[in-house]
Amino acid sequence: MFRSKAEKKVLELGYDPARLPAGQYLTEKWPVLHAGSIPHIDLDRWDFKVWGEVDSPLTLTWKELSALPTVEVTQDIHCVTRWSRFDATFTGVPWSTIRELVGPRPSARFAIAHAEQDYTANVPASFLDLEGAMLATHADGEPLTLEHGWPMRLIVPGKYFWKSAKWLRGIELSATDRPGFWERYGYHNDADPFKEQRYSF
Ligand SMILES: Nc1nc2c(c(=O)[nH]1)N[C@H]1C(S)=C(S)[C@@H](COP(=O)(O)O)O[C@H]1N2
Ligand SMILES: [Mo]
Repeated sequence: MFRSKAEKKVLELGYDPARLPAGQYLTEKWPVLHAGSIPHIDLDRWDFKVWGEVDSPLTLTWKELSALPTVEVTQDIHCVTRWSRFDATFTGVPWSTIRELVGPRPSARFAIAHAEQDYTANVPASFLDLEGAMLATHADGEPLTLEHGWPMRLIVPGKYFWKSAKWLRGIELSATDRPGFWERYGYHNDADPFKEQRYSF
């Protein structure tokens, strides 16, 4: 059977090649990727908001957010620029906890992540109900580093990693979909790496 160089590496490292989506290669490092610069963040003025199609809009300070129970989930991440990293462990507040606090209305079909410097990423709200969807504060047991989204980033499991907004400041639940930062440049709305949903054209 024909195997690509990328697949051979996955096998050599002892992983199931089925974990590597088509057109991806495995990296053991964790590349840093974002548009623009790393924001300056003052935790004393930081807050996290959830608004839109919810019964109880929510604003949490860093202290309040940090007091919520957390989960730890290990998952593979896939960047549309073709690197994949296996077994990334994220710790954070599961979306299910936030969901209970805000009470999404039946009309809340889409979620738009809002990050520092107006970065946005849109997903069907159902993506946040997947196991491993969380507001992550830690990666591999350590607080996120600044360049990976400190103090908090979204993790949208199983989708290209641009959906996982770094420096997350809010989630808007919406009745209508609105393309986010990369989606406006033509990136695919649903971003499933196993269907190679990279671009919408
Ligand atoms: N706020 C913000 N979040 C972002 C981005 C960005 O430009 N700004 N880029 C996305 C892209 S394209 C990727 S691949 C991942 C990269 O995360 P990493 O730098 O931790 O690997 O962040 C995503 N989240
Ligand atoms: Mo990316």
